[in-house]
Amino acid sequence: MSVRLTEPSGLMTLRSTETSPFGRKVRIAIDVLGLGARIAVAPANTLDENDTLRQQNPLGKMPCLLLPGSEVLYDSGVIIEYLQEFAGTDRLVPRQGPERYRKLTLATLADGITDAALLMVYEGRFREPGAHSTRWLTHQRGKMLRALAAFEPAPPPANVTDIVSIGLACALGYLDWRQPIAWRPEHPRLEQWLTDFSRHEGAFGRTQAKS
Ligand SMILES: N[C@@H](CCC(=O)N[C@@H](CS)C(=O)NCC(=O)O)C(=O)O
Repeated sequence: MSVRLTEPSGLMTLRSTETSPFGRKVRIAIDVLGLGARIAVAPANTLDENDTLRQQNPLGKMPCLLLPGSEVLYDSGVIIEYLQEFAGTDRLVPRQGPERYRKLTLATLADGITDAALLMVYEGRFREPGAHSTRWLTHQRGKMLRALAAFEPAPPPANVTDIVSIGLACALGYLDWRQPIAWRPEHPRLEQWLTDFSRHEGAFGRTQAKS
């Protein structure tokens, strides 16, 4: 696959709903990088087998970025790296060195909270009532709680918008919305961090789903 990093004119399309937490990561990056005029957002329905999403990303997951022509990028981390390169900056993900790998690891930890929360939500959505696996839900809850416990003593700087803070804010925003666990009482530093980060980074509020 050859990816053009400097497409002079064509519009890109982001396949994502407003409520997707991983899609929100990308929408925050688009806002922060000032790329709103270059990217149209088209919702996707991951449950609809006729939605073109499944041809664009065989995994049937959003977000998915359609470049002018026929090239497609996923997942959220790859799209964010592409967009920052397109914007000619490295403010969201360091390009190299130890800091790059530290931040990518923390970003993976934050994304893991979202992944586990989504799997808990899907357990409710895909299984008949009464067939929910308590063991599976406990397994996912454990991942979330351990990741939150890892962030709690030293959250990332609230005045820095990067791949870590974007992912963590989207994870916490998703927990607030879907409530798979009540994270706030046990994580006062993270609660304060989210307040401070949303004050610092207006894109977080601007990308909140309206519903
Ligand atoms: N690692 C992927 C995760 C994407 C993901 O799980 N997206 C969810 C919506 S937020 C999805 O499309 N789920 C549908 C499915 O798994 O079938 C990313 O960072 O983009």
